[in-house]
Amino acid sequence: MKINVIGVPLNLGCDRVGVERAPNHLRERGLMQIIRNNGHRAFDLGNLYVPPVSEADKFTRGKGLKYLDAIVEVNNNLAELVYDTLRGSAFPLVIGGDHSLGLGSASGVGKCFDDFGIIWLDAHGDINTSETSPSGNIHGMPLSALMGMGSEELVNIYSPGNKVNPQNVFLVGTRSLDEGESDLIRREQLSVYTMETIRLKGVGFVAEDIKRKLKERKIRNIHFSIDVDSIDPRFAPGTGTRVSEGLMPDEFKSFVDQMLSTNLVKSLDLVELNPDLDVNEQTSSLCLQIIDYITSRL
Ligand code: NNH
Ligand code: MN
Ligand code: MN
Ligand code: MN
Repeated sequence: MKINVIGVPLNLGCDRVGVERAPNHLRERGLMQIIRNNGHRAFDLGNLYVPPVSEADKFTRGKGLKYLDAIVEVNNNLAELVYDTLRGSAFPLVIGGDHSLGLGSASGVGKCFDDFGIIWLDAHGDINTSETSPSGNIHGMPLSALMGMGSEELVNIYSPGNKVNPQNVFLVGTRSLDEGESDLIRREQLSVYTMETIRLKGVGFVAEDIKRKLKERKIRNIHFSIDVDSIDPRFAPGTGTRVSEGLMPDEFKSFVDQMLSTNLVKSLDLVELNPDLDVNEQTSSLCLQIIDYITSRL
């Protein structure tokens, strides 16, 4: 398969330095060769340009949306690159950077496939809006904006309006939700598989349940957005918002395997690795293993 690797050195969505170094860090540790060793034609499309910002830009659009203009610009370019990649029958592998990049990648996927679904593997919901966000950090808002909720600047990235039907969204590994996020889940009746559910029923049950719903809803294409903080911080400490009681690495792999075995996954993000916060390269090594594992199954 042809795989286009797209680096997004974005830290404005989490308002914390370090995460922007992840794409180059993984490259320096052999990212492209790992993908090629799995038999793919892999192209490194480089890093997207992130405009320089000052502290003064942080709150130009109000308290609720830090660095909005720069984040919109990066995501608009990312969406176009993901769309072009899919149109060229290649697989976009988007390496973050913070999770605000999900706005761009999923918007690009949405232009290519109108019947797509999103699997959001994350300790967090990322369905805040500028109104409900406790931090104003846009990396906590991409999924709500993709469903058409929240500020119009985020909702209208790349193309006007919502990009995905809330019925086609699956949150997995969730264990840290803000109040407004829990309200939105109830209101929209989102499919959420919390860590509590995973502990109770197992990751195999969750995967089967998602596969059943994919069939039921006739979803033919999936965007898979993976936040490394879904993994338990004992195994993935190198990330900005660690939450305990996460997935064990073998549970993570088993879930990823089940999703890839549907053959519906058409694009993937790997986000929130922060090399500055890592311990003995543990998390970046795990990310490389994950990429090896994923690309061996594409
Ligand atoms: N829910 C919090 C917020 O919106 C934290 C989000 N942090 C994440 N999301 N890492 O994946 O600010
Ligand atoms: Mn290093
Ligand atoms: Mn996230
Ligand atoms: Mn997260």
